[in-house]
Amino acid sequence: MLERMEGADNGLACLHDEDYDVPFNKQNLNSSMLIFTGGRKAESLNGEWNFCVDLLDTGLRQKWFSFTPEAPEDKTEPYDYDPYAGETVPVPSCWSMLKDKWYFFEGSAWYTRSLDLEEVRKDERLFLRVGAAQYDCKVFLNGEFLGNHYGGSTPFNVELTDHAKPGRNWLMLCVNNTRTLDRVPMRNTDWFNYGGIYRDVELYRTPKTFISDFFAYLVPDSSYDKIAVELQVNGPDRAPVTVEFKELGIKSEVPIDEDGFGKLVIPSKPELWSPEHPRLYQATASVGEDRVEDMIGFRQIDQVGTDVLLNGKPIFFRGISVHEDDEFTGKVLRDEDLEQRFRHAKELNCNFMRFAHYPHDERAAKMADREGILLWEEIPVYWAIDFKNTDTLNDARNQLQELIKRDRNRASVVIWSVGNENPDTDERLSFMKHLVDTAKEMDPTRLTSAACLVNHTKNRIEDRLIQHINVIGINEYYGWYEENFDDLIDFLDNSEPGKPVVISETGADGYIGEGKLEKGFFSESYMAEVYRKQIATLRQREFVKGISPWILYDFRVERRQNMFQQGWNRKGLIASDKKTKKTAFKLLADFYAELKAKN
Ligand code: GCB
Repeated sequence: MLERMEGADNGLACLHDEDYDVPFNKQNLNSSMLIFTGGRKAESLNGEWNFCVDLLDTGLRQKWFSFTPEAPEDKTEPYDYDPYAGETVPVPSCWSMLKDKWYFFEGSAWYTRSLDLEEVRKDERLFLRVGAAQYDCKVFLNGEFLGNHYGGSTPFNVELTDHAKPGRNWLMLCVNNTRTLDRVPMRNTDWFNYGGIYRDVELYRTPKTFISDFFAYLVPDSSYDKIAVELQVNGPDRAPVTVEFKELGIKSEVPIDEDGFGKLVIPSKPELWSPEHPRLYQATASVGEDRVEDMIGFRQIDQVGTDVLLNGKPIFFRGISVHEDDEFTGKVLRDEDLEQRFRHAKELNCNFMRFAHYPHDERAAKMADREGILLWEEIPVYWAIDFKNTDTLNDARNQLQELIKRDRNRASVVIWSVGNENPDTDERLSFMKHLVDTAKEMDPTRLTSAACLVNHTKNRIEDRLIQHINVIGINEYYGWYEENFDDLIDFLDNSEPGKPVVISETGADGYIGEGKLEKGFFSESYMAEVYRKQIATLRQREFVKGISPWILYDFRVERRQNMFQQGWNRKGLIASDKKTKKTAFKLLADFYAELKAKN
């Protein structure tokens, strides 16, 4: 028995302690700590880290983080794990993809590595940044608990300034991907619960006072002649921040208030960003020794009645949904994978993508900015969520805030979606309203949406959430889950949404591997037929302002196990090899080519 509990007189008490994790669940690493890193020099901590899965949370119970490195022969006590020796794994990675025995592992896992640091000078600060760790990540430096972060898809920072020492330090991250009833998402999802630190881990050094947030946008008043800049500085100084948009001839000083915030509206007429003309401008902000930069596009998106207007002109979203999923690496995507994703979207003649069902890698939105693909980004408020739990709301809101802070300089992102197919209860309505309000407060330059509900008895769109959002997302599977395809026509006839509808999902499974069928459910031909009918019907509806079928690639999921699925959702237009296109791919590409030619 090596379990340790402060202040227990009875040594066995700790074996019965089921609150052992309470001191480690502060959720203090949240959006308020997230630092703007554009243009900053990062020191990568990617690479091999010591690793151990820990199903019973023995590490927290025995306080593995308090162990010091010692040679085995010098140890004075037996031990159940040595964080400084043994097996290693690469970071970033998903443990589920590394070894068969970890494929379905859900629980805690420990990552440990040394940090050899130069002294943090008096005029400096030191921050750790984790790009994403699924789902709860607890951070320990030299045995000291610094905090934890909730949410599997957004980045977070930890300040190390007062905790790091010159020379060798030890960093330990305990990552837990258990699905629980209070988390976002909850327990049941239609995508795989990969575990691990699957995006970059980095160190940043900043001056004592530095720019922690930098948001620039075209003032959305339809005059297209003003840029607004919002800034936040962190640290003791309140000197004005200089912002510069060289190509626009702008160099302005932004005064900073007592609380560290500054805002300035600058007259300027930038070329507008659009899918046809994805113009980006270099933007910099500097104060003292600190300097950040970004590439920013300027555009205006509006909802007017059942229309969506981009820069004042009606637009139709020719979209495709996509998960972050790879046959071999899970959620880890290389630049080439992302480039391939956009290449395929372009082959489909898309101008829009739905990044489902959680924040994707931040590089993807940067690429979309350059490629001219409009984006729908979302947080995983998916299916059942504990809507009455205020801790759950705080978690969801924090994930949304982190996503918005991370991506709000991306002109490509035009929609923040706050949920997917959640039951229409009072608790859910109030929960979602909080999220919509948060999005609107943080960002006046985007539309809000959610995948809303259909009343299946009346066969019409019906969801009280619609009053709070701009764009109604509808996931409809007429021809698949709703076997009678003609009900789609009836459904569209019955619905009077009064706002633009984006068909945020539609599709069918098509299996093209060994043992494939020639006809019927799961055959490629059935899938193609569903696409043919959907295209023919949806094109006729005036309030349908976009479609993003489900989905670009087949993706892994635990809950689908029939002989054609075998752990995969097969609704991809392209199979899981990300190469083999199914018949429906061309049908959609041709439809979108026709729409594109008309615009
Ligand atoms: C949906 C969900 C999506 C699923 C899809 C399906 O409505 O939003 O996450 O993967 O249906 O394939 O059933």
